[in-house]
Amino acid sequence: MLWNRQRETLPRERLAALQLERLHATLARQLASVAPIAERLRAAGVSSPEDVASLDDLTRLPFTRKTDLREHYPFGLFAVPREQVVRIHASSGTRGKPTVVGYTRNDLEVWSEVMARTLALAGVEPGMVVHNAYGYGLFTGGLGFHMGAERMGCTVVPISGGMTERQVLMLEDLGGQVLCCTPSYALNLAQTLAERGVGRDRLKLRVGMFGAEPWTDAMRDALERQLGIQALNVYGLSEIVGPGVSAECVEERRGAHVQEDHFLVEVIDPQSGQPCAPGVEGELVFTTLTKEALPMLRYRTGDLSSIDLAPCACGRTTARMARIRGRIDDMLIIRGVNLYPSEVERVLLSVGDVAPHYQLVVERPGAMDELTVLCESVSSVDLEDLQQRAELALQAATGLSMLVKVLAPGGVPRSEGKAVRVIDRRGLV
Ligand code: DLL
Repeated sequence: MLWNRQRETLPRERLAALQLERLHATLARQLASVAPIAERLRAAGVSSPEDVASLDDLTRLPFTRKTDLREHYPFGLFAVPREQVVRIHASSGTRGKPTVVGYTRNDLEVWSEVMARTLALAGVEPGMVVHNAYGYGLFTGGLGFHMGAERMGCTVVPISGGMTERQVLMLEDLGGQVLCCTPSYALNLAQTLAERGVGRDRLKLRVGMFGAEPWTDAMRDALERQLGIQALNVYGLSEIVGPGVSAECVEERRGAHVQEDHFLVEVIDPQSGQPCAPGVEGELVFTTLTKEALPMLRYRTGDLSSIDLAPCACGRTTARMARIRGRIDDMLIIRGVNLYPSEVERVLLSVGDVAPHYQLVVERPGAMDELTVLCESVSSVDLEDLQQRAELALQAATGLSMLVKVLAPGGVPRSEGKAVRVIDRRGLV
């Protein structure tokens, strides 16, 4: 089902015309009401929206970065008086202050619309029971899925994250058909279901809508097997709207369709800032086209992906993003070799017998970095042999030697939201 057939199947030229019109409105808003951005736009030779004659001129416009939001914390980049902001959210902010974002009533309308589209992309239909285990609160996951599911006419179970025992009970008793949570929490839940002897026959689960952290196709296979569902990827970030920026369709499950009538997507070379061709990996950059409270111009996400413009079996004409390999700042440099945690996940799960719970610990006991991969085995296998196989596979795939420690079940810390994949102790003495 397409939630908004007219918008989601626009021929690309008509989409571009709509995007340009809306980009002008965003520029007008920023020039009139967001002093720090207006100043930058004028410095770049844009003093009126019409100075941007086509979407090709986009590359002349200045970028916005997380540091801008920090510098103008909390409301300095808002384009409307604070009284018109009906909702605040914030990103977790593991480093320093959180990033605060705001929504007008109309922004919430748009967000609900793109989230209803997101659910439809996953094959969810009105009347289905949505077990929403994304965290409610400042995090955008819980309320984002909540609004979309209500908009669609689903029965929402707003259980939020955590209290896994209770989730198991409610999932069975209320007959949740759609599970919404991070992929790492879904695994945690799957394991608890298995431990409590709640088999697939006692559940009504059909679809998993997972996102908010990087995950691989190997993880998708594990989740589908354990939960007996179809697992789909949902992407988004607070600065742009929250979840709902893009999502996979059930038909192809190859790349996440960007809601391009609301969010303009670019991929750039993170070093030079120059655009990357379709298919080439670089940093995702988004410009909001309809946001009122916090419009964003060329926001640098730090997320690595690429864009595919090929037609899709689902009939949507929108661009698709490849799975996020990781955030640029999550890349580890170990003895000079670049490594993303998602690469370790992919290799570990390909070894077999490894449960998809893992964590990377980086230390520098002497002059050299040491990387230890903590994981668990799925069954009673020869642990020494498993460790050796995993070490060999990781070295072959990454060129790095690392130590693999297979812990007892439950040894790797469990996630209730976004998983902590890396413990970097190198800075600590
Ligand atoms: O994580 C919004 C969200 C909620 C998306 C629920 C999907 C589902 P933030 O807390 O601001 O917002 O974190 C945004 O999380 O820049 C990515 O680095 C990462 N991320 C989000 N979705 C995915 C995904 C929400 N599907 C940051 N795959 C983003 C990989 C993701 N990384």
